[in-house]
Amino acid sequence: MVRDPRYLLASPLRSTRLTSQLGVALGVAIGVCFVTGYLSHAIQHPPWWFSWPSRPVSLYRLTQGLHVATGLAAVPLLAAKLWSVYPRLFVWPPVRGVAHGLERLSIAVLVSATLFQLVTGVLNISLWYAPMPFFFTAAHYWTAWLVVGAVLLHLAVKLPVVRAGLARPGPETSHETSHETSHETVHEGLTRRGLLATVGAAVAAVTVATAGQTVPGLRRVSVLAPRDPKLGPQGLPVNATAAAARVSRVDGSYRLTVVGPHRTVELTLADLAAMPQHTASLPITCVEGWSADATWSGVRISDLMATVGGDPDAEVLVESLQTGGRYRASVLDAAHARDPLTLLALRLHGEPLHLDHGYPCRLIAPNRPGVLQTKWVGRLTVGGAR
Ligand SMILES: Nc1nc2c(c(=O)[nH]1)N[C@H]1C(S)=C(S)[C@@H](COP(=O)(O)O)O[C@H]1N2
Ligand SMILES: [Mo]
Repeated sequence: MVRDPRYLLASPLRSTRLTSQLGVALGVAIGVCFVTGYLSHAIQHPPWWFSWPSRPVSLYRLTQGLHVATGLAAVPLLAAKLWSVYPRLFVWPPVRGVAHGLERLSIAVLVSATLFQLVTGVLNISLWYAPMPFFFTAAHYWTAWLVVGAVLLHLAVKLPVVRAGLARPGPETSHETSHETSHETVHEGLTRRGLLATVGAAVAAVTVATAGQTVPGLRRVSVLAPRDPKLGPQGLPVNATAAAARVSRVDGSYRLTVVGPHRTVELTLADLAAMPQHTASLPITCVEGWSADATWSGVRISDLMATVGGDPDAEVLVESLQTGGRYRASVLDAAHARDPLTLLALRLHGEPLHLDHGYPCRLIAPNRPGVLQTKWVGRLTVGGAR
């Protein structure tokens, strides 16, 4: 009879080398995911030392695409890494002293915080908020710090083990018969390299199956992508519809209010149409990982700032006709406000905006998250110079 449960779980594939290699890959994925996630947070809630440029126009598309892609790639990597170590959960005694106890506690924090990030991230990109009885953005942001702290601690504790694991030559290239490698040389099933290749294939499959929501060439093969970037009114997805935002179609009484430091003007749709019209090809890049190219036409924000004699280097508060909701307003920093590509768009692909895309007018600015591209604009407030 087998007494030690480790025998039930034993696989000759498990080794320090395998765990170290999976750990390096997972560490890189989590690192890129954290940096790009922090960037997205800082763009939306800029600390005093942070400023985000308006060019290149698609930089945020790249960073946020990487955030979602590395988060998704971490799912198979984490599964494989947990598989490679989980028999240790049953090692007896569970705690061999204070230091060992603290180390196990830090691993419990690491695993649960990482699982929380991956699960909430996948729920968020699937637009499935029901299982999350908390505000996703805040929870996902603060838990990210927990993950990073626990990863750094884990790395500091395990560095000697990882070093040794990576230094040892692989069984396929050496005749050395250490305890762990000898198992692999006699094992006839999957080899360590075979397992790594399988995990790599799983990462590639997850990436190809989802990245089409932001990489146009992969659109047709991305069967698991939550969004098809070409599906929606005027060939563009919609996150919040006018009905969801409780905005109805405006009539002839619509006025765009532009508030300057010294005067305020009210512009009708005819006034807006009479101003110089400009066209820009700019993507909508949702924080949820989908993005889509579109051609927008309308009036430059800088021209609207000039109508009230505002400072050309001022910030602009953009407010929606939508009366409630977190995303009813956004602030254009000076770099985005004065960029000639930043438009109050009246048209999309040459037609008037669909109501769900923000009719009568919406903000569209280069290199900016979708949540800040305010729809159904009713008021611009030109602030002081920065
Ligand atoms: N007023 C308002 N504008 C908004 C939103 C909103 O909820 N209210 N959602 C934003 C989000 S999250 C995105 S991704 C883009 C999507 O634009 P689209 O629906 O035209 O594709 O609009 C943004 N503008
Ligand atoms: Mo979004």
